Amino acid sequence: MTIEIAAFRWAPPAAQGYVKDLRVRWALEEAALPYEAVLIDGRTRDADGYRAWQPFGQVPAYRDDDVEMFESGAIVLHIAAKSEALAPRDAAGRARVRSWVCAAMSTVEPQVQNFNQFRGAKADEAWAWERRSQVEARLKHRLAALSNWLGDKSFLETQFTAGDLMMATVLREADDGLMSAFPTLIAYRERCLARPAFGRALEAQLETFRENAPAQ
Ligand SMILES: N[C@@H](CCC(=O)N[C@@H](CS)C(=O)NCC(=O)O)C(=O)O
Repeated sequence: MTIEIAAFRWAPPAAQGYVKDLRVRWALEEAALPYEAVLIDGRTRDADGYRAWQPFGQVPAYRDDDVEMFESGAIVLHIAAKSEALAPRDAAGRARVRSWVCAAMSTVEPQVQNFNQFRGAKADEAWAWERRSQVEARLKHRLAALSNWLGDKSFLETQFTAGDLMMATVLREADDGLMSAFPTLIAYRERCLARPAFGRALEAQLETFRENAPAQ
């Protein structure tokens, strides 16, 4: 069978280009594996058939001849196991890729999301402002560690991998003001996002939204 991924039929403009099926589309493009998008909307998300594929009614979900999966990081690792474009051949190198995929999703992404929730907080809302300062400090701490790790390296390890793919999608959502203190991370993110496979994946997601835009 052709690989199938679940993606939203449409998303509000602010979310377009950021819906997490993008990670899976990007991985499949890097691996040069053809796929078809199964489009999900509010009604199908809650249907038993879709919950059997994605228990939380989210996207992405993935299936091929061998597996049915959900969670973008797990799916990207599954695709990486099929392609040297996303992970080196040796076991030690693959272990590093798994570490970086988990780091992107569980060490960096929650800090990015926490800060984004408080980004608009005002100084006269005392509790929100205080919380904003806390989450800002935590995010900067993570970004500084990542920047130090990268140093003058092009990628997290010796080649572009699924770890970079996941990290770049996380950094894409990091606040520009905070990122501006980390030119190494800005350059790294741009290096990853300049890959033709990313451009194709992004265009595929946006094209779906254009085709299914609600009538005005
Ligand atoms: N941890 C999940 C998160 C997936 C996720 O947040 N998907 C969003 C779209 S970007 C979604 O389906 N949101 C609808 C919802 O949570 O009900 C993954 O990485 O696959």
